[in-house]
Amino acid sequence: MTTDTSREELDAVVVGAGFAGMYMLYQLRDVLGLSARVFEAGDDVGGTWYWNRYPGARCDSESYLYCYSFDKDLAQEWTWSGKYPEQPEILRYLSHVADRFDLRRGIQFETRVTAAHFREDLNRWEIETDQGDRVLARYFITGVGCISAGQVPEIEGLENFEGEWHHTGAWPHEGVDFAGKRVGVIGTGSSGVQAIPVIARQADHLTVFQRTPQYTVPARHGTVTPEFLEEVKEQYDEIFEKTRFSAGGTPYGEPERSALDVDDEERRDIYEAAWEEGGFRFLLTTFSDIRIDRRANDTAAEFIRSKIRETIDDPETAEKLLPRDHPFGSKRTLIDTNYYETYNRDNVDLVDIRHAPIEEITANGLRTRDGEYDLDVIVFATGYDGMTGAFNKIDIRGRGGERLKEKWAEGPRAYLGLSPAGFPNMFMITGPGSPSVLSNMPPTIEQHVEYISDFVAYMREHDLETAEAEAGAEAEWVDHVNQTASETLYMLADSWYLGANIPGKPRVFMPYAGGLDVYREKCDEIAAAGYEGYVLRSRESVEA
Ligand code: N01
Repeated sequence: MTTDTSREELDAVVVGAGFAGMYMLYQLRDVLGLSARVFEAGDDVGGTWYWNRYPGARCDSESYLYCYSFDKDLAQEWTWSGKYPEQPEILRYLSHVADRFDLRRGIQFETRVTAAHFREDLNRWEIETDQGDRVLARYFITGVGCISAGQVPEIEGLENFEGEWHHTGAWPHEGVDFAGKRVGVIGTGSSGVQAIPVIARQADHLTVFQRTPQYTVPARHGTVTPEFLEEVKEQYDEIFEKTRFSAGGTPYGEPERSALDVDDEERRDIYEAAWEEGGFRFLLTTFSDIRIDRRANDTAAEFIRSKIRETIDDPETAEKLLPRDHPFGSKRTLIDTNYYETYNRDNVDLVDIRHAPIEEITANGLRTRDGEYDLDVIVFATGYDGMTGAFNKIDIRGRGGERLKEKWAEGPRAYLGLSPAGFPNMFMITGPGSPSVLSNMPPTIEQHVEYISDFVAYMREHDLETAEAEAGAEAEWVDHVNQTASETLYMLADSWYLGANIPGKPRVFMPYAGGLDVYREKCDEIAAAGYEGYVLRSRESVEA
C-alpha cells in the first residue's frame, strides 16, 4: 500500500452484498446517514445465492423465516411460492430488497477487496480493490459469508480432464446441460444431496463418489397455500419476536422431553411425526437432548438408519449409505428431496471413496484405488474453507501491521466473534465465534448488523474515534466458545465447523454453540454497560 493520503474518505466500507452487506448498507446510509460503500465481487446482489446456482439449490430454512424482519412492509408485501425458497426466488427477493431501498447505488459491483490495512497514523482503514480503488474508511465491516470460499480438493490430474467440471459454489449462470452425459458428483454434504437427485433425472448416468455417509432428513418440500401465507403475515410480529429470542433463529420452540424418558413406541411415534413433517424440525423439535447426549442421539441416528434401509432397494447400497462414524447433527444436518430414492434408479451408482480413495483425475474421468470411471462432467460438491477462508483471501492488517491470517493461525479469535483485538473499528457480520451458521441466517445477521449500527451511533454520540476489543475480553470469549462447543456432540465429527475438511487447518470449533438467544442477551448486556470489553478512544486521547 502507498502512503499517499489524498484519497476518497468514507465513513464505512462493507465487503459483500449478500443478506449481511445489504442490510448493513441500509443501516449505515439510510438510518445513520453515513457515507458507506459496499464492494461486491459479483455483478449483482445476492452473495451466496448469487454464486450457488447448482441444480436443486434451495434454502433449508422455511421461506417465511428466511427473510428480513426489519421492515414490516417488506415482510407483508413479499410472497413466497414454496415451503422452502428456491435459489432463483431468493435472488429475486434480494433483488427486490435492493430496488425497494435503492441499495445498488451504494454498491460497487465486480470489485473484490484485496487489502484492508489499519492506518494508525490516521485511525482509518485503507482499503484496496482489484479494480484499483483506494479508499479510507473509519469502519471496516465484513459481510463476506461463512461458506463462500469454495474448496476444490487437490486431486492429481484435474488439469488433464477433457470434460467440464464445476464447483457447486461457482456454478455457471447459463446452467450446465447434463442430457446424455456421464456425470460424477464428488461430495454428499448439503450441496451434494440437493444436486444429486436433480442431476440423476437429467443425466444419462450419474456416479456419486461418497467419502462419508451422512444423515439426511426429507424436506417435504411443496407449495405454500395463500391461507398459510396469510396466517403467517398476520402473526409476523409474534413469529419474528420468537425467532429473535430462540437458540436457532426459528419460532418452533424448544422441546423439553428427553429421548430417554419415553418408551420405544412413543419415541418412534415422535420421530415418525417429525420425519413426516420434514426439515430441521426433526433435529430441533423432537427431544431436548439429541444434540448433547450420545445415548439420546443414538436413538435418532438409528431411526434414520432404519429409514435408509427401508428406502433403498439394494441392501449393499443401503449399507454404504448408513452413517455410523459421527452422531446425528454433529455435522450440519442435511435436508433432501428424494435423495435416498435416487439410489434406486438404474442410472445411478454409488462409489465408496473412503475405502478406495480417488487417486487421479484422468483425461476421460477419474480413477479410484479400485476402478476407473469414464465421465463427461465432474461436479465438485466438496464444500468450503468455512468461516475463515473468505477472510484469508483478503490481506487484512491491524495495529502494528499484524496480519489477521497470522493472528488466526491457530484458529480464529475475536471478541463476540465480531471484533478481533488489535483491529480497531473492524466488525465481522457473522464472524467466527458468533452463532452464525448454527442459526437460521437472516435473524443472526440482523442481530449483528443492528449491534454494529447501534455501536457506531454510540461512538458518534460520544465522539469516539476508535473502538477496539480488549485482548483479555477476546481471550475470555474464545475460551467460552470452546467450552460451549466441548459440551456438545459437535466435537465428535470431522466437520467443516471444525475445519476438518481442509488439510492443515487447525481443529477448532468455529461457530458459537450457545444459541442466538443467549448470545443476543450477552451482546445487549455489553452494549448497556457502555460496550464493556472494548477500549474506546476519543479523538483527543488518540491524538495525545
Ligand atoms: O459442503 P460440505 P456443502 N474428497 O462440506 C466431501 C451450507 N449449505 O457445500 O464428509 C472426497 O458440507 C465431503 O466429505 P466428508 C450448509 O451450511 C446450505 O455440501 O468431508 N470428498 C462432503 O461429503 C453446509 O453445511 C444449503 O468426508 C470430499 C462434501 O464433499 C455448507 O453450506 C445448501 C473431499 C462436502 O460437504 C457446506 O455444504 C448447500 C475430498 N477431498 C450448502 N473434500 C442449504 O441451506 C470434501 N469432500 C440448502
